[in-house]
Amino acid sequence: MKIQDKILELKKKKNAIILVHNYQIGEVQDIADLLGDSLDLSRKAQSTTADIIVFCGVHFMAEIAKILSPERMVLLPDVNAGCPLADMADPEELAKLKASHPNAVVVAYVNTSAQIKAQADICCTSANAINVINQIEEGKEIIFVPDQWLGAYAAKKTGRKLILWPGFCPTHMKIIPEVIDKKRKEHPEACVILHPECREDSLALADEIFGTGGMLNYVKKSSKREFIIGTETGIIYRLKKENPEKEFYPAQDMAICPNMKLTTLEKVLWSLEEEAYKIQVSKEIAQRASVAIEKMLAIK
Ligand code: CIZ
Repeated sequence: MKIQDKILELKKKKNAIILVHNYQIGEVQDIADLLGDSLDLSRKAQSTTADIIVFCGVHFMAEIAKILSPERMVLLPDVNAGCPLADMADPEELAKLKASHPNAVVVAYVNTSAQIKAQADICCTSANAINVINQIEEGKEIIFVPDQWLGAYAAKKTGRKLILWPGFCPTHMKIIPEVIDKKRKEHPEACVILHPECREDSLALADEIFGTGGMLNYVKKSSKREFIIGTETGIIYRLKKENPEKEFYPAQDMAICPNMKLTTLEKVLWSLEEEAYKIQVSKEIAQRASVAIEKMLAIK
């Protein structure tokens, strides 16, 4: 029996659902009940009736699913799948920053721990950061944690001044202007689409800037045939599958998130067999974090 069939059989038997992030390896993407970005997957986690959610992504994503569905079992197939960007925001340091700006609204990118979300007023993803900031009352101070580049981009697009946390995604930091210029020379007809987690001098070279959900929509509708994609390279598998007539080139071949690549089909199967690794979030933290997440989800 093929491993995919074993997963399917066990998934049915246990009434489980498999949520998969766009950055996962191709064969894991292929077994998804839902494949998407953090926003899509959070919405799905909020509405599912499955008993078990197997989350193929990184820890903070599975944690969001647990916060939104506390009564369900949420499993992360590899316990080591973390997020260095999320780890850059320390709850005690954020508490100090909040104390020095007592009237500030705290916007937490979803790439944060539940403890950080519990201190936030509202969450955002790369897909809705601009909308979220636009909804904040004019004149309010805003703390944006932890991605300085997404924050700087949202500040520019909204015209709001943000207090930025100095965090960054090490994978997106590798997408430097030099490699973008090189790829453009190699593929002069290609449209350059970058993720807003890329640094500002790289974003200045983009034709378009989107999170992965926005990239998928844009490419589908575009009449262009070639695209240079500046984000974690896992998305290229999905872009190719959904647009077989178009060509995709990674802006940076090394933009591979080692955490996203920890999940394999074997680990998904073991996760279902052993019901591991279970995500736990304390009731108190989950209650506070859910307020910030639900506020984000209420924004269309
Ligand atoms: O929003 C997400 O899921 C992340 C981390 C990236 C993206 O654009 O999908």
